Amino acid sequence: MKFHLEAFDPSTKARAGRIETDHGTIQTPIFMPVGTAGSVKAVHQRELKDDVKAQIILGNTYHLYLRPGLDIIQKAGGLHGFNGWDRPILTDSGGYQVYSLAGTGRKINESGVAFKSHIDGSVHTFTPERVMDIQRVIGADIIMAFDECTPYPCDYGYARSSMEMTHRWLERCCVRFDSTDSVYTHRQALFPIVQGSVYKDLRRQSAETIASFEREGNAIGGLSVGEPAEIMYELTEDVCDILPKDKPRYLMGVGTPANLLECIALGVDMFDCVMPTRNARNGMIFTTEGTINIRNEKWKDDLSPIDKNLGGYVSTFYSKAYLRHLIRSDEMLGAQIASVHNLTFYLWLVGQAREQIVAGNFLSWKKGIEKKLMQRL
Ligand code: PRF
Repeated sequence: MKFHLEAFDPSTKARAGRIETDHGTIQTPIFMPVGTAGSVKAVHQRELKDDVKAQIILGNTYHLYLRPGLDIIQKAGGLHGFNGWDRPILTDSGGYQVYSLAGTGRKINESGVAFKSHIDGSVHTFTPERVMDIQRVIGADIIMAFDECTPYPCDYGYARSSMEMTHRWLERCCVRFDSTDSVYTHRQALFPIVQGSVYKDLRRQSAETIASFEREGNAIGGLSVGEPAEIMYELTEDVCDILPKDKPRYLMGVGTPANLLECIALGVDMFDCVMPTRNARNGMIFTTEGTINIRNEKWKDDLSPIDKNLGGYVSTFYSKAYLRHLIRSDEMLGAQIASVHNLTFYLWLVGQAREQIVAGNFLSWKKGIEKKLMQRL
């Protein structure tokens, strides 16, 4: 994997770059649609490429390991062979899924995490080594270190010892990763994850430790877990200032369109979030004019396109009234149209941000569009 920086915005810390992987190039800043179980929910690969213009998608170690399991994925030639996506893939390590399983009897200790499958209750153990081995078999281009994502709020003592354990787990991840080869013909990169909850000193310490491992890219975890957005921005800025400039920075699980713009301005290059797809299924539609609850009476007879300013097929072809009808009727097509549309919007947004950074006009463009994005129509 190689990262090239192409432009810096003169008024913010935003940058435009490109990540080269063996499955192709990713132009940054980028948003990565989430495909937890190897599929971006309700969206075909052809739509992901042609309409959404996704450059990289996410998969989840936890979900893919439990189902369909590693044998079938390996037999298919990895996740790329299994789902047919021939562009870059990133897999999350399970650190966040395990956090989400809190209250279901999961046990975290120095060696790793024992948890119960959400599918059949069977007991499994993830260790840093095991998670590296699993991600080797899944075969994503970028794989994530095994971490503990602390909840919010989290007391200082727990945040510190958890962060220190995440650092020790990272050391183990690196040893395993560096002593094993790719299962397939393409190369893989390992990204470590900064933790430290909402404590500035811990965050800084974590960023310095993570940077010292000198991996090909770095991630910021443990944010957007319920803390106020202002705190998330402050900590993201602090951490970005410490992480190396010449490597991609990935802010995990973020966020709203406004969050993306704010964090691009702080120097973040990569994002993922279930918001565009999950909210689509509930009728929340992001447009260039503002956010819509398509279920509202207001859209009942609005036959205008979902978003005429967005080039994509579904956004201009289908009307708001028709989408409202589909979503209210629980028609599967409603979820499909809404998901493709919202993802098209997210990819359009980061694409515009990139163009504006290259043109040196990011800040004034951001100020203009932000006002619109915040509006609830
Ligand atoms: N760790 C991992 N994945 C994540 C997170 C994290 O902290 C987050 C936090 N927003 C989202 N996804 N491994």
